[in-house]
Amino acid sequence: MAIRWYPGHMGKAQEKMAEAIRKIDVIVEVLDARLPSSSANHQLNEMRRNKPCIKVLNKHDLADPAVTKAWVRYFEQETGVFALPLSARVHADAKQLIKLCQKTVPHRGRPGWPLRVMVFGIPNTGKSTLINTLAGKCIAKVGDKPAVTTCGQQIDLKNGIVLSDTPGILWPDMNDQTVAYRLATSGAIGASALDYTCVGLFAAEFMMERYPEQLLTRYKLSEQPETPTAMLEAIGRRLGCLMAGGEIDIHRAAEAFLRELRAGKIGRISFEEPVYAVESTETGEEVGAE
Ligand SMILES: Nc1nc2c(ncn2[C@@H]2O[C@H](COP(=O)(O)OP(=O)(O)OP(=O)(O)O)[C@@H](O)[C@H]2O)c(=O)[nH]1
Ligand SMILES: [Mg+2]
Repeated sequence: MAIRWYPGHMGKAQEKMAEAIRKIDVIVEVLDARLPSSSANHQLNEMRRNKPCIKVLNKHDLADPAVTKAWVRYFEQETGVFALPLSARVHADAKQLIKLCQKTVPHRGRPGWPLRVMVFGIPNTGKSTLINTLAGKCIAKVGDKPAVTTCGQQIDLKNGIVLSDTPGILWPDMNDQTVAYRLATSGAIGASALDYTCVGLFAAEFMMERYPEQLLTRYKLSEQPETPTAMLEAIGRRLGCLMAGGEIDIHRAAEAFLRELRAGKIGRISFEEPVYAVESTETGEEVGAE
C-alpha cells in the first residue's frame, strides 16, 4: 500500500514558516537520528535563505552510535551546517545546543537583540520535547504520535534566546516509498495513513537483513525464520497476539513489533547510512565512494 500523508495544517504552516524565517537567526533542524536523510524535509533548502542551520540528530539514544558518528561527519562537510547528536529530554544535551547556537550567531543574544531560533522538522522528531527541556518546564504539548503541534508558538528563554516551536511538516508528493516506509516505521506518519501489516513486514525485512541478532535475542528465537511474514508470525506468537482458535493475529503482531522497535526495546537501530557522491578522477579511478 502506498503511503501519503499531508494533513491540511502542514501546507499552511509551511507558508507561515517560510515568511517567519526572514526574522530568524539560526534554524535548528530536528532530525530523527535513526533516519537522518529520510527525516530531512528538503523544502527547508528553499526556505532557509542561507541562514545557519544546526542539524540536531535527536533520539540519539535509539540510534546505532557508530552510524550516528558517520552522519555527523557527513553533514559537517556542508558550509554553514553543524550537526549535533542528542537526546531531547537530557538537560546537558540541550545546553550543548544553546552553546552551539550562541557560537553560530555571536552578535545576537543581548538585550534588545535576542538570538532568534526556529526549531524545525518533520512530525514526531522531538521538537516540542527539546523546547520543554530548553525552557526547563512544560510549555509545549508533547505526544507519542505525529502532528501533536499544529500551531507554532514563541518561547522567550529569558537568557537572550527566543525559540519558535513549529508544527512538524512533511511534503505533499511522497514519491519515494522507501523513505515513506522508513518514516512510517519510525512513527512520523499518522496511523490513519498506513497499514500496520505492510509497515511491519517492511521493518521485519530490514531488521532481518541488518540487525538479525537483536531480533533473535529479543524474541528468544533459536534461528531466523525464512521470510518477513514468518518472522512477524514468530514475534506474534512470542507476544501473545493470537485470534480465537489460536491463529496468529498478524496485524496485532505488526503493531506490537513496531511499538517495540520505536521504543528501542530491540536495541539501538539506524535505518540508513550516509552515501557519499562518487567522483571520478581523470584516470577514471573512483574516489569518495562509501
Ligand atoms: N527515546 C527518545 N524519545 C524522544 C526523544 N525526544 C522526544 N522523544 C519522544 O518522541 C515523541 C514525540 O515528541 P514531540 O516532542 O511531541 O515531537 P514533535 O517533533 O514536537 O512532534 P510534532 O509536534 O507532532 O511535530 C514523544 O513521545 C517524546 O517523548 C529522545 O531524545 N529520545
Ligand atoms: Mg510538537
